[in-house]
Order: sequence, then C-alpha cells, then structure tokens
Amino acid sequence: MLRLYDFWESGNCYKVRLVLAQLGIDYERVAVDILKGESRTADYLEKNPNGRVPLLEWPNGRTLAESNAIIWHLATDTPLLPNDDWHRAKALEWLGFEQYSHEPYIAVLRFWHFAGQLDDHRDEIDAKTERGHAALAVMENHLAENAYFVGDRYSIADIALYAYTHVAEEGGFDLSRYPAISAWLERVAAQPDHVRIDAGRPEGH
Ligand SMILES: N[C@@H](CCC(=O)N[C@@H](CS)C(=O)NCC(=O)O)C(=O)O
Repeated sequence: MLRLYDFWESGNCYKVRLVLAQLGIDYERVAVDILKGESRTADYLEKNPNGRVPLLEWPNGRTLAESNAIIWHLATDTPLLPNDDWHRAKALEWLGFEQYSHEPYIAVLRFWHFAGQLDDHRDEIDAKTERGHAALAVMENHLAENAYFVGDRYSIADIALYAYTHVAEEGGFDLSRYPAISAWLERVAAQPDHVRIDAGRPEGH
C-alpha cells in the first residue's frame, strides 16, 4: 500500500489527500509533525533530503516529493489530467504559478498566523499580502471567463490552486473581494468524492 508522509494543516499535503480520495486509491497515512521538527530527523531526511512533506512512498521503497509532482504522477492517465500536450502544458503553467506566485504568499501568511510567528515577520507581512492579492487577481481574471483552470474541466490544476486558496482567509485574505474565485471554490467542493482538508482528522490532532 502507498504511504503518505503527511501534516494535517498543510495545503501541499491536502492536494495529495484530495487526489488520492478522488481517484479511490487506498493509502496509509504517516503523521509528520513539522512543528516538532519531525521532517528534519535523520531517518526522514533519508527519505526526503529536502526535509519536507508531503512525501509519497511505494511498497518497493520508491519515494516522490513535491506535491505537484506527486499529484501529476497520480493523475496521469486519469480524468484529472488532460491527455493532449497543449492542455498538459497549461496544467503545468498553473502548477508553476501556484508554487512561485501563490503559495509563497498565501500559504506562508497562513502558516505564520497558525504557528504564532506573525511577530517574527512583521516587516514582511505587507509585501506578502500584496503579492498574495496579485495572485488572487490573476485567478479572478481567469475564472471570470472560465469555469476551471485548464480547458473546461476540473483537473489537478484546480486541486493545486484550491488547496491554499480555500483557506486563504486564515492568512488574512478577504475572499469576498473575489466573486469568481468564490464561485469556483464552490464548484471544486461540489466535485465527486471531494474531501475537506480536515477529513479523517481525529479530534485534538
Ligand atoms: N514545494 C513543496 C513545498 C513543501 C513544503 O514546504 N512543505 C512544508 C509543509 S507545507 C514542510 O514540510 N515544512 C517543514 C520544514 O520545512 O521543515 C511541495 O509543494 O510539496
């Protein structure tokens, strides 16, 4: 069985949990508490020298890191990833946007809130907030004309962007300013076999 090294609050991990759920793939979840440094132990670094979750491990010992690489691999030859070269390139375009122009602002601000680290980063908050809004504006403009990010179908590009956008308010972003994003969030949450970010999470964990 596949083994997912996972942290509940992480949107990057949630992307993988969501794809596994929507593809009906069973897996064993291994909790890695990044706040306690568990992704930086010698044993974990042997699996992922980059010291981060998510990490997916196959029964033969093969491992894959980087959330978007993992969901791409899982989605290949499924309805979650287009078959034609153009739409696959467009999916990659949005995955790159998510990692470079969205996640470093929207996810990081949420993490600082949640980990109680805002005071350590006071002088960075305004710039991060501005760049996060710039990413949301790009999404809003696209979604004002399109139901999904690639072609006219739900795909891993939507999943990758949903993961941190739907919890952006936890990082101080007011999503009511973005009606097209808000409508898309509802479309994504209405997909078959959708699971919430806290699905399966025991009380108190
Ligand atoms: N680009 C990576 C980012 C992974 C990442 O930053 N993971 C965070 C949690 S969201 C982590 O493991 N942090 C723990 C650490 O850096 O020690 C991905 O998409 O998987």
